[in-house]
Amino acid sequence: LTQEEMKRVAAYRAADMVASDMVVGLGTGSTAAHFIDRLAELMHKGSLKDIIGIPTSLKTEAHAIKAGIPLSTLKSHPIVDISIDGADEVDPQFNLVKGRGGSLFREKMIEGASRKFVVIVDETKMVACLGGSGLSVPVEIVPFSWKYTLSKIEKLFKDETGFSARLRVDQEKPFETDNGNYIIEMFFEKGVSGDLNEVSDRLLRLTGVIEHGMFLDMATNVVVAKTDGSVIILN
Ligand code: DER
Repeated sequence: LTQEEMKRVAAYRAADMVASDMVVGLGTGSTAAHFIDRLAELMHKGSLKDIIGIPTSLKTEAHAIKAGIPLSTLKSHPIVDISIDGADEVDPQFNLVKGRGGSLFREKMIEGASRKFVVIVDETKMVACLGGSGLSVPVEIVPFSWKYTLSKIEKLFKDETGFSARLRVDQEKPFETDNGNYIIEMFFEKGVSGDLNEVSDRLLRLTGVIEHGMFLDMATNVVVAKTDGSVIILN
């Protein structure tokens, strides 16, 4: 299977974990998009009734509206029955890197309010340690004095071999999240070392940092699609 076909296989398998009357957190990204399409299909077929979606980004909100999924907010539904979302990396303890699409803040809030958080990935997302795939770990920051915040983040990881960080830019302008904030992309050549919770705490204490893309101890199930078309569910 191609990567896109694996994403679809994982997404469809996760859709079978949704029951009627559920409040469903709708993830963001290409894998989550397949899930949203499948969820809508099951609803239109009548296999699923009375589903309410809580979108994790404006992009997902627009996609869900087009697909005809009724939407609501965390305010009206502070407990979400199940959230389904992709991930950029999954480590053996189910810690994730998410947010390369820039929607980590709302994803983390909604998925953190969920009884069940099912991660849907193709097998290329499985890593030995976070940040190890050479891709970035995103951090959402307040735009005010962003250069100062960037310098604080660089100082925090100055002893990490091969660490670098940069402002995420989109067509020569700073990328802006749905919340009007900026994203700093952190690169750990050898992966994030040490206790991830301690790294998380140090980052979140920095003035100007809002949230980061390491989702620690949050996923309850991981659906992994393989190139041979098989799917395994880890929990
Ligand atoms: O940005 C995000 O959090 C996405 O969910 C990302 O982690 C996975 O995106 P993909 O399904 O397009 O690979």
